[in-house]
Amino acid sequence: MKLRSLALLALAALSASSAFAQSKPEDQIRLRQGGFQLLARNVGALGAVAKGDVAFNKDAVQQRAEYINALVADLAAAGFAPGSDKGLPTRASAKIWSEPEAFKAAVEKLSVASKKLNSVNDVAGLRAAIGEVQGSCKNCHDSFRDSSYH
Ligand code: ASC
Repeated sequence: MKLRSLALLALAALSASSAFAQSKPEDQIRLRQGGFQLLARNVGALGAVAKGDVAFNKDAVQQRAEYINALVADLAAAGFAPGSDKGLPTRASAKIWSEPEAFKAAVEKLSVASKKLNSVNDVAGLRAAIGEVQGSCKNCHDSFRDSSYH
């Protein structure tokens, strides 16, 4: 009985992971775009604090920093799987898949920058850290985001 439920569990895990690995390009693109929207929401929220439009609150900033780091890690690990270059309108440049090393380096810049958000203590610190995050967003958009959907 115990063995049988273990086997069932293993089967369920296997089918869940293979379903994920084989998810359709359009689903992967949707997930990617959703991830970037959440990233933009959180980067935007910290940008508003950095500009002085919203009062600095350390706990709130730390919470956003956690979200941003998780989103960046997820997008870096799973956002641009092979085959997810086409399937729905996307601005993801073909260069992402044809120049993987350069793309990886650009993503790594964002990853390094976003980790610095974790140790921000005041508005001046936030301004510097979020500036670096936004700079690495822009850097990657300049090279790896097309100007229109295709
Ligand atoms: C943001 C956001 C981006 C980046 C970019 C930085 O807040 O939504 O796409 O920063 O504008 O240049």
